[in-house]
Amino acid sequence: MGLEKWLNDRDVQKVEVLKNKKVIAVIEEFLSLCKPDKAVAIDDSPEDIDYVRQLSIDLGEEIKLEKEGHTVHYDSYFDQARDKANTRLLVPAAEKEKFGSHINTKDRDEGLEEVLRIMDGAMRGKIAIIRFFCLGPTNSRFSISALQITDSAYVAHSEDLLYRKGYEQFKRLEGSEDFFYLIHSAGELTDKNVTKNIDDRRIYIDLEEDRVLSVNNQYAGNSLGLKKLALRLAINKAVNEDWLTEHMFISAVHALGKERKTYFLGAFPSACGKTSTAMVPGNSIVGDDIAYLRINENGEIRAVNIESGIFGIIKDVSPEDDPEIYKSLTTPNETIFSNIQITDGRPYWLGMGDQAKIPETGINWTSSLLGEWEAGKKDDDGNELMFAHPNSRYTIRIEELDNCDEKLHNPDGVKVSGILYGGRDSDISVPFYETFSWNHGVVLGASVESETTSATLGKAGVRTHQPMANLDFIVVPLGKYLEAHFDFGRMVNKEHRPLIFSTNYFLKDENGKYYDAILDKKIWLLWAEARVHGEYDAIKTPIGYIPKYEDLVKLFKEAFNKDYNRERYEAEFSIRVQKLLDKVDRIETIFRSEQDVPNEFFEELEKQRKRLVEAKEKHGTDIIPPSRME
Ligand code: OXD
Ligand code: MN
Repeated sequence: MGLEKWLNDRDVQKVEVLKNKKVIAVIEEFLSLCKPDKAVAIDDSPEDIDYVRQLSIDLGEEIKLEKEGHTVHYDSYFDQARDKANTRLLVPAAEKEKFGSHINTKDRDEGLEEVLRIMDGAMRGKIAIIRFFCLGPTNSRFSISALQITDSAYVAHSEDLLYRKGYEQFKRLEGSEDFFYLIHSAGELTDKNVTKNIDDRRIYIDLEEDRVLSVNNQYAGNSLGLKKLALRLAINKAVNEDWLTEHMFISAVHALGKERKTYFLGAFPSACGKTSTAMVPGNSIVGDDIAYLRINENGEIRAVNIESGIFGIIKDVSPEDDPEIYKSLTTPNETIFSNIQITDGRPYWLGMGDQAKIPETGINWTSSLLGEWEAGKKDDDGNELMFAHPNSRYTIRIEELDNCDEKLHNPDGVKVSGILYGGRDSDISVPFYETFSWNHGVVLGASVESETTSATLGKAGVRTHQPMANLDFIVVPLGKYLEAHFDFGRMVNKEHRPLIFSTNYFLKDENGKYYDAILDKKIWLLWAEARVHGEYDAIKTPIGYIPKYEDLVKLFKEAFNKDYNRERYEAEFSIRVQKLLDKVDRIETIFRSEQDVPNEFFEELEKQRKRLVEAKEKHGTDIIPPSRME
């Protein structure tokens, strides 16, 4: 058959130069199956990248906006978030039990048969785009090469903003089969350019072949192979080797009034403040979503951002709360907005600041189903629709940001000195604390609970267990995943072991009001940065070390010129012992039902329980304010 059936001579050449049999076999297999009208192979040249950018506009997948470089893309009304139900790990039926209850599995033979059937002819009438990427800095021992084939120019264009070009990297593979491959088709489209057969949406992860097959979807969390789909493949690879793949930002906290900066990682479930923590004003950002972690010859943890862009939630990006991103989104540069309202070429999103200026008409995320937008439209159940979806996004390159960190492309990553874990928790945990040890930190991470948000389909506001904020993507048994974390900690040189902190930005008072303003997280980060350098004393509580009141007063004053009152401190930093004990019970029940959870985990959890019980007895109360523990 041969590549020339779909590619012109020049593009055949581009593929053949790679001298990679597996690349050719994958391309031939999936083009034969998906049956596009033609295909294009894209290399790293500016002409090829321009072609993809323009194709997306020509096909109507993106629409140009008023500002130079700005475009908008719409996903189907039914495809506005990650589709957990139809995202499945393909495993032999006999092994299903071993993967535990959190992984949505499907028998591999059945699943392949099904998805290949759905993909048969899915690219009819379309152009297949073949792209080569590098997950991580090029020429780095961290990085993984990835081949993407998609019939969506929006997907191929987004990936250009979000990932490093990898055609030259594929040449350096010298024929090796060690790469991921991601096949995507948006499937048949309606006249509004959105997926028609939404019920046949499938995202199947095949660890055996290091590949993901995704069909009948467009939302980037489902369609962009390099994002959450390759994340799953990398978690499997890392756990079976000796490194970690985490759902974490990487950011440098800059000490106030000093030259010093210190790198932190942070894991938060989707829509829980991860990007905004990475973007705190005054700090610099390496990445906001996915990190690969390895230990170097000095026993330090080093981390790279496998991405080079941000696919961020746009809701609540305002000049006050997210100044860096707001500035980037209102400046001419290459930016893809998705699922927001557009009126006269201008973008409008939820929480952008001045709500009064939102026009009543335009086009938006509902238009593919309901036509032109008019404020007051209702869904089938009679609920009023919002003018922009709460999970609307922006896609930008990190280099467009003024606060881009200079180490973004460093092949050896950055030294990790602190790790944060956080979730959306309205009533249990204090805003910030430091754990006692690496193992205590692993238990903290494994115990993250979070109230659901709009980043996945389904009901928002339900408390769910989100170990390491990575649960949606963990494709190995939980016990094995935790063991990898304990092992990793043992490999780190003691003097380079990062401190591990808990954050909770969502604690509410008895009237349901958040204790903290959005940017208050800067204070917790400054405290953590100083702790890494041994600078503050802290109060020892049953759950870890909390900041002292007078240090926070000073930090609020120096950073924001704001007062921080004692009453608020006493309330928000009170240890809610009974609720914490109930949580320990919940977590224990979950992990007891998993196979092969390391003993260290239960030992550490037991120590936590004991400290809480003793504190309760000692203080004779369920809620212990910090002044009682000083
Ligand atoms: C994301 C997510 O888009 O986690 O980063 O949903
Ligand atoms: Mn994410």
